[in-house]
Amino acid sequence: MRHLPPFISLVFLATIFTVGAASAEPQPSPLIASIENRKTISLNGTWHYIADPYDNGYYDYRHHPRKDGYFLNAQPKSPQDLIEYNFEKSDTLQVPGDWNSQRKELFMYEGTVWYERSFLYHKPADKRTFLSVGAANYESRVWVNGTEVCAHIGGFTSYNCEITDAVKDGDNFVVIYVNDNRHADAVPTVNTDWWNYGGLTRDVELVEVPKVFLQDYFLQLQKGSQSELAGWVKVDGGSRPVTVRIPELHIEKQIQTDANGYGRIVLTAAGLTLWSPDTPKLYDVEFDAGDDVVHDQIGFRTIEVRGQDILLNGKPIFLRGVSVHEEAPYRSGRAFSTDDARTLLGWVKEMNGNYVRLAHYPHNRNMTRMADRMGLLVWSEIPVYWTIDWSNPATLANAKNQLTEEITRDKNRAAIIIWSMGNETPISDPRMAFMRELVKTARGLDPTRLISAALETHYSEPNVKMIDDPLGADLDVIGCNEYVGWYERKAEDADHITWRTPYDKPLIMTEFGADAEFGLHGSPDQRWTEEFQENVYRHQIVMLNKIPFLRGTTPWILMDFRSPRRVLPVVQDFYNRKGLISDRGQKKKAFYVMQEFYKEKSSSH
Ligand code: GCB
Repeated sequence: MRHLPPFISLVFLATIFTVGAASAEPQPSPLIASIENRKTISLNGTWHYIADPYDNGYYDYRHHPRKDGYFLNAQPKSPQDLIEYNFEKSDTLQVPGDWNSQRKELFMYEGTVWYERSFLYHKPADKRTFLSVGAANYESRVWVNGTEVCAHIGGFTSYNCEITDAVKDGDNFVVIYVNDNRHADAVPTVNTDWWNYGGLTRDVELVEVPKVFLQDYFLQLQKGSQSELAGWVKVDGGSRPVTVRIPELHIEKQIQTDANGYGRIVLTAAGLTLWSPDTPKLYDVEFDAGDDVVHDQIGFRTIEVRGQDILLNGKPIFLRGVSVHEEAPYRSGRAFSTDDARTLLGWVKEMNGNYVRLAHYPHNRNMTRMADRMGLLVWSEIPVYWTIDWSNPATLANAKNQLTEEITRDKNRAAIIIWSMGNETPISDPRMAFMRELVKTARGLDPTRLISAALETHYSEPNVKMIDDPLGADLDVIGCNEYVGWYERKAEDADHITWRTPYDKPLIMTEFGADAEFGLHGSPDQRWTEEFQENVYRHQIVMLNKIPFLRGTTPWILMDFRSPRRVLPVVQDFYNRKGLISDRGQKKKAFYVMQEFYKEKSSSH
């Protein structure tokens, strides 16, 4: 069956809280589509915070829900009252924003931070109110006026909680607990090569909707067709018809919804301009559910695989990309704004790119919206990275839930062509079972896009690299990472390496690269210099040009990014320096090598 309704996995969430719940956890409500296109009340800005390394506040909440718990934002009522905290007199953090890059004392901090802010609210009698959190890394719990409204796990996906009953007309306060401790059974697990930025890293806002409202919709070209649009709408709080309008295409169709609020959309769109990097055409689409009308800007394109080719709108394409972390250009810290997105994706365009790998987790919505507008194809990934606890059902449930939340938020973005199930996951039977479940989940939620993962490889002969990871059989596109010239062998050796695979599928070289400190110069065999990095890239290109089934490249990485693993003083200083651009926006020599390579690729395709 095509275009299945969203798979909202509340059951999973209930099982994944590792903190030991005595009572049922209040779960997030089903994700409301396109919050950015609705009327919202921003709660961004200055929040008070209490860093709580011993988790006292949480302990009190769990075991002694006393009248003075942090979540109550209590104030002494008499001079005798014992209340050992005070949000109002505590320091502040900006939201959105990670805590590590805002305060020196929190730079290396991992643990709990309690956020608090007050807000004035004119509560409408005929509406429902939701609180939306763009991302909170890693576990979070939300209280409004002392009532717990929801809890969430996963640091890179959005959630929203209904607060209609908890919010009042007049003064209100919200307290959010955020804990970014790493756990062996979490997703990602304890070891990653990026900074574990904690906090409310994306927008926090209130969304008002009518009692019966359009909660979600999916609209893309039917797989295999360039004129048939297919998808569904989902109404929450009741059932009612939804009219879908695309004025530019003279489309208007009323969709009936069933008792659960679902309605299937099938539309014929004559004279459609297909979305592509050269023509990133977006149509204004109106979903009219009576007193709830939502506008979106949606592009329509097809993506498929034929043998070793990737076809965009029916034509073979070479993906001229680069990997990107959600690291803020110029200022360090987690990126979140449209300006960050414009800068990062602008550099990809400048490199003659048409594609980007958003590594290693779902990025903020501004990135995928901007990619839609700028015409950049996207690989979107979940943080199933390295040594996941493969045999643990709660870990699988957690990964599935993050994948579901990622697809739920971004399924209408034409830019996204690939869902990646993970990165460099070593082969084993439990891993295969785990990854296959994820592939099944992604295909069930979204039958229109391609599925991939960044795999590991090995030498089957001294100069032959082999990609035979059994997971390849389950993927549409093979991705793989290799570091010839940096972690293995010499840059020049790449000239003699050939690639083989039993799979008759397209390959994207999802990583290759070398570290260089911007401005450090020397000979091509002096590590850390721009010349060393440039030399690695030149020899990589010799090798890449000889791989007959190569259909895309995303070198590692667009910009230097913070990582606690990178401790070499002077050169690294806690930065992975494999950026083609420094964290201050300076382009290294290798940037221009890629720019030239992509110029040639774009003229030969
Ligand atoms: C990799 C990982 C990436 C690292 C990179 C490196 O293979 O996928 O997350 O940052 O290598 O620089 O070592």
